[in-house]
Amino acid sequence: MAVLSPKKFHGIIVILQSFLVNAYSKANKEFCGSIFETQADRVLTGHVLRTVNVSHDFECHLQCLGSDNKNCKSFNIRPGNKTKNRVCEMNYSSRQLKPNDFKQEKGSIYYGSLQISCIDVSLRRSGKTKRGQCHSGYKGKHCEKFCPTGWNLFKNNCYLFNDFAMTWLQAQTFCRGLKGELVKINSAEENKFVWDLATRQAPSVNYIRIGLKWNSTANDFYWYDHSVPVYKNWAPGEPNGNASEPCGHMYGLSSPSSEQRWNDISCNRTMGTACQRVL
Ligand SMILES: [Ca+2]
Repeated sequence: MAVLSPKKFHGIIVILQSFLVNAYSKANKEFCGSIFETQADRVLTGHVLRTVNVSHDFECHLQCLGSDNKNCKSFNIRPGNKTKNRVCEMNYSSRQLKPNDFKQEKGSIYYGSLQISCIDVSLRRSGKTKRGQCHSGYKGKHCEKFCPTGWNLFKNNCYLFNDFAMTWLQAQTFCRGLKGELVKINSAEENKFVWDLATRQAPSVNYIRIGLKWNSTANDFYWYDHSVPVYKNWAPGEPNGNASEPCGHMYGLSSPSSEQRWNDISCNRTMGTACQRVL
């Protein structure tokens, strides 16, 4: 099965409209967090915080979500003058805050974060419920811990899915740049959470990058922390490549017979990436 090329990928509008977000919130009140949206041929104008040239869109995402740009709420990617050169405009606002400045622009792409709030979290950034428990999505003695923008809580970790088409190395660089790692999956519940996050954000995604990699010395796959998977969810007949297919991924919605299952594949195959970081 072919992976969408970056060009084709960017050509697809991967957007979850408000009605979908609302529908999901109603369907699952336990979910709090945010998802990243991609809108092709659109930009937010007049709210540029900083402009830099990048060779790949994920570099812009890294800079926007990185610690140096706390005010970055969204970004535009515009085609540059040179081959492989792209112009990254980090915005201090978003299309939700400034809808009148959200314009059509052929060939450019807008990336932003959509907040999904639990019904009873919407009034305060942190705090406790009437029963004295932290709101869903918040942890700590005073409910002061929460996942950064763009990340989603599951138990004691935060997760982020990005649909940029990246190789394994690019994906690892991307996650580490956000103080995380490629996901390490320890249970069927966590596997389902990662799959839900990725497919909700990018329903057309075929492959979802996870942190499995082949170790020829150990003759086995391992996670970023060098641990061997305890929970496994390989598709039937997989892994079948070992050293020739040294990187793992999860199947998305486009492979109904194998969705949520794992496969080994070339590390140079590009796909969306699931990152994880400790809360
Ligand atoms: Ca394989």
